[in-house]
Amino acid sequence: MNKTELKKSDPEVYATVEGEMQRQREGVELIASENYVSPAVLEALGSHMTNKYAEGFPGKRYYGGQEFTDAVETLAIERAKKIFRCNHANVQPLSGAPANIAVYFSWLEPGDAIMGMDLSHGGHLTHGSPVTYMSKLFNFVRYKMGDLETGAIDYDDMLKVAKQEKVKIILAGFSAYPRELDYAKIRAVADEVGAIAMADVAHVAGLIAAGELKNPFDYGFNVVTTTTHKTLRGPRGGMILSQGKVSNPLKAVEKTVENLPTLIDRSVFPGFQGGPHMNNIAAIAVALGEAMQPEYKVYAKQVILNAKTMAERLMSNGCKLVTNGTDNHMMVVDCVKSFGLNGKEVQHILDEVGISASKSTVPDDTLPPYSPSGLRLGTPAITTRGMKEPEIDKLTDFMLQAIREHADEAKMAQLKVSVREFCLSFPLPGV
Ligand code: DSN
Repeated sequence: MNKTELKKSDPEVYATVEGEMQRQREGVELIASENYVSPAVLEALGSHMTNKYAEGFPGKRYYGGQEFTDAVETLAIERAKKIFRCNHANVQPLSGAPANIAVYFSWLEPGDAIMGMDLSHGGHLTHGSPVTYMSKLFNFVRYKMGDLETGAIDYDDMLKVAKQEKVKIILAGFSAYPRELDYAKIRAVADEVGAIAMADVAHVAGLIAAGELKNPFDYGFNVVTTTTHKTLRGPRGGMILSQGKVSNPLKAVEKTVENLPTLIDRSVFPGFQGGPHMNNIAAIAVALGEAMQPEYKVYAKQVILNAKTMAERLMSNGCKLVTNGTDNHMMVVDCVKSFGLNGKEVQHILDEVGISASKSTVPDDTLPPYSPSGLRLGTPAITTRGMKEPEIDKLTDFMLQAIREHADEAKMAQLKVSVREFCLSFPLPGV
C-alpha cells in the first residue's frame, strides 16, 4: 500500500511499519495461526469505516449515519451464513477470545460447567486455562486424547466426565491439534448430558469454508466461533455463527436453544463489547468474498497438502510428531524427542535464520509452557506465498540444517542468506 502520508507525517511509526513488512518479505512464516491478507483486505482495513461508531446491529443502531455500515455488516453476515451453512452470524467480536467469552455468557451462569480440550493436548487458553478470568467464573473440565499415536480423543471419558460434572457446553476446538475431531460423537455426548455443542474452529475455519474439512453444523452443532485471520485469511477479528431463531437483538428473550442467535447477539452487545470495529468488519466481508472464490478452494487444498508434505519430510528425517502426522494445516514436533532440545530453543534457532515458528506443549508435557517440549509449525502463510511441495521439502531441509548446525555461526549466517533469497522469490500479496 502507498504509505507516503505516514512517511511524511510520522517517520518513526513509518519505520516500524515498513520494517515489519520487510521482515515478512524476507522471512518464512510457519506460525500456524498467521497468514498474509490480500491488498483488497488491507484497503478495507485502512478505510474511512474506521471513523464510524455503530453500536447495535444492522437496521438497529443507536447512532445515525449508518447507511454504509449497515450495508457492509449485512454483506459480511450473509457471506458468513452462506459459507458455513448456518442461519445466524455475528461478525462483531473483536477477536477469538471475546467471541468465546460472549458465547459463555450467553448460555452459562457463574459456576456452570463447560468442557474443553486439555491445553497440553492442543486446547486453547480460552477453553479453560486456569490463568484466565473465565476459569474463575465457570467450572472448566477437560477431555484429552485417548491414543497419543493417532490423536483419537477419549470419547468414553468425555461422556463420563460430562455426566459427572453436569456440563452445559461441550466445546470442540483447539490451537495445537493436527487431527480432525469427531463432531458426530461430540454431538452425541452433548445430547446425552443435555449440553449445547459448540466448536471453536479458529484454526481451521478457512479449510472448512473451502470444504476441505468437516463443518460442525453438518453434525448438528449449535454454535461455532472463529477468528477471521488464520486460515480464513482475513483481518484480525472474530465471528460467532449459530443455528436457531433470529429475533430482535435489542429485546431480551428466554434462554432456550432456539433463541441462541439472539442470546449471542445480546451477549456481544450490549453485554460485553461496545462499538464494533467497522473497518475490520468491512475487511472481513472482503475476506469472506475471497473465500467463496474457486481459487480459495485450490489454496485450502494446497495448505493441507503442504502440511502433509512437511510432516512426512520431518518424520523421514527421524523427527517425532505429536499424533505422527497431520490432517490439517499444522503439526507439532516433539523437539525433546527429535533433537534433544526444547521448543523454545528450537524456536530461537529458527529465528536466527529468518524462520518464524511457535513453541508448543506436547500432551501431558513435563516442561513448563514458556519453554515446552514442542514446536508448532503451520503452512497457511507459506501457501499464500505460492509455495508447493518442492519448496516445502527445501524449507524443511533449511530447518533441519539450522537445528543441526546451530552452534556454527558462519554456517548459520550463510543459511540466513539462503533463506532470505528463497523467500524473496515468493512475494507477499500486493508487495
Ligand atoms: N494465538 C493463536 C494461536 O497461535 O493459535 C490462538 O489464539
